[in-house]
Amino acid sequence: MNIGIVGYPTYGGSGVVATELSKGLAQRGHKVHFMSYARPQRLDAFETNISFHEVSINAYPLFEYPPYDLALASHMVNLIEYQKLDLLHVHYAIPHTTSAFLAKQILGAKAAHVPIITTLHGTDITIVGSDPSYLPVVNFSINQSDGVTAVSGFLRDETYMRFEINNAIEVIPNFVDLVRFKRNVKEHFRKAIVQDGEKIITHVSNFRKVKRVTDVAEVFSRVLNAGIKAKLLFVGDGPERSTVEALCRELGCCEHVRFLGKQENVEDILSLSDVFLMPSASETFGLAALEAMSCGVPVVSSDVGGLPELNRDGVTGFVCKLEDVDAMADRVIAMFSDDDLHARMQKAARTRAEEFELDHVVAMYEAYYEKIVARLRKKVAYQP
Ligand code: GMT
Repeated sequence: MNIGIVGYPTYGGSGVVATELSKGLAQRGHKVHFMSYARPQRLDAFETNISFHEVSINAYPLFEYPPYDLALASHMVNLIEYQKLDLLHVHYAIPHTTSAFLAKQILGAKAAHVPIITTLHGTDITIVGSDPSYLPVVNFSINQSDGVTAVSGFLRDETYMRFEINNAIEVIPNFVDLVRFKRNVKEHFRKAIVQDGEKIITHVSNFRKVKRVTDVAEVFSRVLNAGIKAKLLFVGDGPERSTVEALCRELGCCEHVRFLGKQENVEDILSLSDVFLMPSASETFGLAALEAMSCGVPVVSSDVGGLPELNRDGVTGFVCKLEDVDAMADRVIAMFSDDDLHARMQKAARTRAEEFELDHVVAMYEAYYEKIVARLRKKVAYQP
C-alpha cells in the first residue's frame, strides 16, 4: 500500500509511535510518506520505502500564528493526488485530522476512496482536545474519520465520555522494539554514573506539567533519606526543567541528580536503570514506561489513565495513588531492600513488554488498514 502518515516530530509519545510504525510498515514492503514540520528524531535520512515530506509554513508578517493546518492540508492534497495514496493515517487529532478532512474535501471525488484513519494518543483528547477552544472541531473531525483507533481502553472510553462520537473506536496498543530495547548493560556507562552498590532511578519525559517531574525529585529525596545510596537520572527536557532543578537544590539532593537532556539512545540509559518513575497526572498509555519495562526495569507509577493497564501492581512494579510521593518512595525502598523481589519484578517487566512486540502490533494496524480501505472502496464503488 501507499500510506501517508502524519505525526509530530517532537520528543513525545505520538511522534515516536508514528515514526516507529512507519518503519515497521516500510519493512513489510509498504511505501510510506511521512509528513511533519520537521524530521522526527527517530527517522533516519536513509530509510528504505520511507520518504519524508517537510511541511514548511510561509511566515508572512501578517500571521502572528502561521496556519500550519492549512499548509499541511495542501501537502496532503499533493501527496494523495501525485503519490496515489491508498490511505492517510494521522497521529494526534489536532490539527492533523482536520487538515486531512479539508484535503479530502478539496479533492472531492478524486479522493473519495482514500480513508482517513485517526489514532488518538492522549492530550489530543484528555487536555487540549477537551478545551472548549478546540472541542467542536475535534469532535467533528473524529466523526469524519473513516477509522479511529486509540492507544488504550482507557483512552477509548474517555473519548466516548468527553465527545459525541458516532464512530467505532478500535484499541490498538502502543508497541516496542524488543531487540533495541533490551537489557544490555554497558559497564563503562554505569561506572561513569554510580559507584559499586549504588542504585539508579530514571525518569524520561518531555517535562510538561502533566508529567509531575517534581514528584520524581520528592520520591528520590525520600529514598536517599531512608539511607539508600542512589542516583537519579532525568532524561528529556521541557517547561518544568528549571522548576525541578530548583526543587532538587531545596531538597539538598542535587549532587545525586543528573540532567542528561534529550538522548537518542535512551535504551543505553534504561539498561542501567534499577527503577523507572512515572508519577504523571494523566497518561493514556505510558510508552516511556513500556520502553523501560522492555529493558527489564520495574516501574513505579501513578494510577491514572492507562497506566494500570500496562504496569501491573505488585508484579511489574508498583502502582500508587496520584501525588502520593510517600507511597511511591516506600515502594522503591521495598524493592531496593529485597533483591529477590527486585529480580522478580525486573523479569516480569520484560515479560509484560513482550506482549507489546512491534511486529505483532504493526500487523494489527495493517489488518485494520485493509479493513477500512476495503469498506470505503465498497461504499464509494471505487474502480482502480
Ligand atoms: O505526553 C506526551 O508525552 C506526549 C503525548 C502525545 O500525545 O504526543 O503522549 C501521549 O501519547 C503517547 C503515545 O501514544 C502515550 O504513551 C502517552 O501516555 C500519552 N501522554 C499522555 O496521555 C499525557
